[in-house]
Amino acid sequence: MDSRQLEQENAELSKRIHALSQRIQELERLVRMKKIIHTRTATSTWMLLAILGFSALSSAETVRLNFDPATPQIAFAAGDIKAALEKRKHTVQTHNLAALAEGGSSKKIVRAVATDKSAASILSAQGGKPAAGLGTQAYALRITTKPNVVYIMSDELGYFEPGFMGNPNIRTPNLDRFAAEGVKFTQCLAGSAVCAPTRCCFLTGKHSGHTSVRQNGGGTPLRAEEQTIASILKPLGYATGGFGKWGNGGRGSTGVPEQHGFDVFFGYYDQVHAHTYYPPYLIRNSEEIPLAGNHGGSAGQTYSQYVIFDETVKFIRANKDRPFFAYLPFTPPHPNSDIPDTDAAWALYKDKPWPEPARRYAAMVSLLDRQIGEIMALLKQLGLDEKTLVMFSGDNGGADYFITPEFPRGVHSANKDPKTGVEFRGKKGRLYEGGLRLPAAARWPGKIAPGRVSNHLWYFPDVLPTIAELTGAKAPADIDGLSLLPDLIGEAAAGRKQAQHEYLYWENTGQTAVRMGDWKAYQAKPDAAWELYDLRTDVSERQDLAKTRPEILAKLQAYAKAAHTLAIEGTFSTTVLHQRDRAAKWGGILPWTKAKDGGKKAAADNNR
Ligand SMILES: [Ca+2]
Repeated sequence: MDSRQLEQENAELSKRIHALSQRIQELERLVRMKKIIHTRTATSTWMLLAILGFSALSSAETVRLNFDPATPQIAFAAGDIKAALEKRKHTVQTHNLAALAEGGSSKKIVRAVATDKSAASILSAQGGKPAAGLGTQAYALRITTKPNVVYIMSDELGYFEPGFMGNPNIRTPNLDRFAAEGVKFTQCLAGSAVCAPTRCCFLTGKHSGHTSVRQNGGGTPLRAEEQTIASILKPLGYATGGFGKWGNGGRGSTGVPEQHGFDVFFGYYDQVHAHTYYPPYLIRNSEEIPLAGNHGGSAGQTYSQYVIFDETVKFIRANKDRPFFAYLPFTPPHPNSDIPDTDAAWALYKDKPWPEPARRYAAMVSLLDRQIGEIMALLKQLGLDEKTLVMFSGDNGGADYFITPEFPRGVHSANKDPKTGVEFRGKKGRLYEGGLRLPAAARWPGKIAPGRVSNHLWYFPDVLPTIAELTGAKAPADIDGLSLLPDLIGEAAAGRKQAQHEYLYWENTGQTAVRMGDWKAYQAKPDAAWELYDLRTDVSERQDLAKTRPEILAKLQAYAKAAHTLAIEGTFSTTVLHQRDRAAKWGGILPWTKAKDGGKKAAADNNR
């Protein structure tokens, strides 16, 4: 090689190095901004860029690679990058774009990947922006930091009670905006028809034929070894906080939240304790936190939800720089329908022509709505709006509260469509639709398309696998839930099609229900005749088709038989503190020790 040739090559090389360093700088900038990266270079350079890019990530962040194996060197590179990243202790999710090609319209995506425009459109569908000037080929590489997850679970709020579901009485402007900016679900169903069992399905990803907590007394604990959403997130470095009502194990039991993945749980461990908004104390990680001027019952100086909300805000602020999971099973609007007269929400309803408990209940929903607005504003203020998936739902079906002659389904008619008059049969506690249907919505700017209405059929066991898929956490093998991530963020972004349940299953206090698509089978008690409904044409469950469609019923009965196992509950080492918490509802004096009815009323209350 003569010197002239060498000079030319050197010049060429130095140009390439210059271009490469510019690209690296741009890449590093994008990595710092946590944006999508989209680049065209030779494979080796691409790998170099990628690995340099990842060096800007702190260790143990989840990295997601989307690659197109139709371009063999990319598939090869993706494998190498995955290995390199795993050495650096990253969790790596690889998504094979060709896997999408198996179903219908997705084929277009893989073919389209060969052009710059379509690669950009894929990235845009994933919520990312292609980097200007960085390329024209089909290499799609995406770096995601782990998102925050906030799940707000209202106690008792029925399907038609929030404004975004059409309620004419109750004002929920913040929730209405929340739903409009995200997705509203028409078929989100509870894990069970009452408080504690539904929470167990939520926390563990199991249906109520497999859960440990199937009694609603408030005293049944999770077993010590059971995993929850919080415990699977801990190994990924998540801060985990719960605020509100636990219901899956009292103090002194194997079910306490701080032994199930929660760094902190603040509020009520036991349901009976939660039946006063003025308890003498709340609980943080099994320690009592006194509330000034409170003696249980319906009056006092410190309204518990204010304190629970303040602790929630503190938790979010304290963890703004790391991924967090905030589980917010807030207790409003559960009866006793108590809200301070000084609360701004009471002014909205105090003069309405309804019984006072119905006015108080509406005010509690508006209080909750205001607090949800404040949480959304806080996320925005902390710059977390686009890094946080926020989901909202009720916990069990609506309860037909405040029945009057004029309103046979309750003043606020939780289970009656205010527009059409169509009703869901049953209510809280029953496994007809009225006991299971929940108001629900989710919001995540840039990830969840705004203004969507989703008819995807899902229930509480699906939340754990959804969060697992989203974060790269490892879900336990024995769960019953199915991730709804593709429905939430779109199938292209999730890298797969939305799966549907073969069947959904519930059992509660002797009742059994099974759902397969639009078919629903129901049995009121173990020796009762099975009923069968086609919800597509009969959402009110009035026309029993058990005799006309025996073959469908037989299939659902077989599912029910397979789904049920005996409950294996956790245990208490001592129930002293647990009983103390239950007595705190009445200021510390157990009413059955002096009740004239021998404690019947108190016993009934225990099971609410
Ligand atoms: Ca409830």
